[in-house]
Amino acid sequence: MVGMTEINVREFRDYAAGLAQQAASLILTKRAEITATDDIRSHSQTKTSAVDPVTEVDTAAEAFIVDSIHRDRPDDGIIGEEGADIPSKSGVSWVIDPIDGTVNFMYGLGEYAVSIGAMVDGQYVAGVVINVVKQTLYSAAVGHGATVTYRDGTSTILRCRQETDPQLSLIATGFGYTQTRRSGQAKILQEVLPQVRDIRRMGSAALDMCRVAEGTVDAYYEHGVKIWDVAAGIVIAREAGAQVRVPEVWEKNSARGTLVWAASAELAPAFERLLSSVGANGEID
Ligand code: LIP
Repeated sequence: MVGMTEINVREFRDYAAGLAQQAASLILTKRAEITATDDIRSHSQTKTSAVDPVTEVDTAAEAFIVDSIHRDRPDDGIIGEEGADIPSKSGVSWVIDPIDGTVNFMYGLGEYAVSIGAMVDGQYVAGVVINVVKQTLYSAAVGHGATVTYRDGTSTILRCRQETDPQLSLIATGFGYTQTRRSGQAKILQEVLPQVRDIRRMGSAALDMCRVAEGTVDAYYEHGVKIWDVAAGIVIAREAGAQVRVPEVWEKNSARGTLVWAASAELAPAFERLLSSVGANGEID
């Protein structure tokens, strides 16, 4: 198996960045082609519920990324939201969400992303998330920091905000696709909301993790996100100074409603206490 000392995690980051940018262009082109004559919703199907969509653009974007990795790095593993499931021979695996924020994509809300994470022997080592509409590229490699690069080519080092008080913190969250889970999430939200500055629900876990990294929110939590939603965002948030909690063992198709959260190191202790106090630490059905 590959050892961390034998690999250049920055190469993984930069390789993923190139793929993500190409996939973002493909997504915009295909969306424009469809919506020129049709409603994007007639080019979609549903997965776990009537409100959990997948469009042919999600599928095409994942196929592009998978085919590219298979061509360039044939011994690497690939896990993708839309079905890619290739075991790794090299110890390196790529974790892909071709469109994170699919509902936003369908409705034309400009908050959806391509997320590509790299894992080595089960460790998250590099990640790239691109906001497809804004062309804002978030990237990180373990031990090498996190940056954001804007459409105009300028870049900034990412650092979390350093708020320490949950009462003054802006919190991002999200909700699942089944009525049972949404009901449980609403009960937790009812307890969290009075104890924080405010809540934002923007529809993409990948971008929410990047918002923690850039300080446009102070923390993010959600039950039931999948590894492909946040594999890249975990590295980006951690390299920007955040503490991130994810399941120790994460079965790729698990339907379990386990908790994921990210917060600046300064806020993390109080935020973890807040989540625990409202019963959010456990799983939600
Ligand atoms: C989405 C997540 C989001 C969550 C949505 C959905 P998808 O991923 O990024 O945080 O609240 O329910 O799971 O389905 O758009 O790839």
